[in-house]
Amino acid sequence: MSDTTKTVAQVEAAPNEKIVFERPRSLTGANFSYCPGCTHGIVHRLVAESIDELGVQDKTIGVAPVGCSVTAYDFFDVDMAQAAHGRAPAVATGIKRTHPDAVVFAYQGDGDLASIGTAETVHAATRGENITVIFINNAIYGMTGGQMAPTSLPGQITQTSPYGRDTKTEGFPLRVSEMLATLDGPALVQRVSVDSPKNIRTAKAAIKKAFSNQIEGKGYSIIEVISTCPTNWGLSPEAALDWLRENMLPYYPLGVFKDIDAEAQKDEAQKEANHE
Ligand SMILES: Cc1ncc(C[n+]2csc(CCOP(=O)(O)OP(=O)(O)O)c2C)c(N)n1
Ligand code: SF4
Ligand SMILES: [Mg+2]
Repeated sequence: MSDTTKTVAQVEAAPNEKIVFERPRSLTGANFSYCPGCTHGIVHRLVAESIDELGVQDKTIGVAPVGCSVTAYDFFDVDMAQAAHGRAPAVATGIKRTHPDAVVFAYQGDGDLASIGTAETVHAATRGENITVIFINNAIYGMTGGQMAPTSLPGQITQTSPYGRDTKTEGFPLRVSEMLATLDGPALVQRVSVDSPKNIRTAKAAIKKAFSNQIEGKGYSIIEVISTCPTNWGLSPEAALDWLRENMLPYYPLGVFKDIDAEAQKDEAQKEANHE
C-alpha cells in the first residue's frame, strides 16, 4: 500500500533559480493513492490550482465522497468533511448555508453522484445552491471492484454485467449534464475531459469558473469530468485513454450545457441588435 502520509515538501527557489512548475499550495503533497493512469489525480491538481489562483485556500471547505476519492481529505490542503454515499451535495449545502463566506465544493464519482446521490444532486441543482460540484465520470464503480454504474455504456463489460450492459434489462446510461441543464437552478453545467493537454486546459478553465461563480454568488455549478479507470476497465493507462476517446466521448459529448453568463451576453447582444 502506498504511504499517503508521506508528503513532498514545497520547493523553495535558490537566489539564482526561478521556479517554473510546482505543486499547488492547496495540495498537501501526500502521495496519491490512485492507480497508475487514473485521472482522479489530474483533476485534484486542477481543483487545487483553481483554489490557489483564486486566493481562497483559507476559506475553502471540500466534501469528500465514498469511492476511490474517499481519501481526498488526505490530498487537499483545505478544510474537508466526509459525506456518506451520495450525500455530498446535501452536506455541502449545510456547510455553505451555515458558512456563507466559505467556498464549498463537493467532489464525487459517478456511482456516488449519479446512483445513490441522484436525488441530492438534482435537488441541490434545482435549488440553485451556491456550491461547486466536481463530478468524476469514469463509467464504473471504481473503488468497490468495477461494478456497473448508472453511467456504464451500453455493452460495457463490468463485474456485474459480464456479457456487457444490456439496455433491455439495465436501462440506458444517465447523461447527468444534459439532465441538469434542463433545470432553472444551475448557473453552469459543463462536461470536460482530461485525456489530452488541450482538454486538460479546457477542464482547468471550467473548474476555475465553477469556483468563481460561487465566489460571485451566481449559484450551483457542476463540472462533469470524463475520466479513466484503467484498473477496472482492464486496460493499460494509455489504452484507457484511447478507450475513453473511442467509447465515452461519443456517448458523453464535451461542451457547455448551461452557462447563465453566456445566456446573459446573448440576451444583451440580442437587445442591442433589436435597437439597431
Ligand atoms: C450506502 C452505501 N452503499 C454502497 C457503498 C459501497 N461503495 C463504496 S464506494 C462505491 C462505488 C463508488 O464508485 P464511484 O462513485 O463511481 O467512485 P470511483 O471509485 O469510481 O471514483 C460503493 C458502491 C457505500 N459505501 N455506501
Ligand atoms: S480503481 Fe479506478 S478510479 Fe479507483 S484509483 Fe484505480 S483507476 Fe482510479
Ligand atoms: Mg466511478
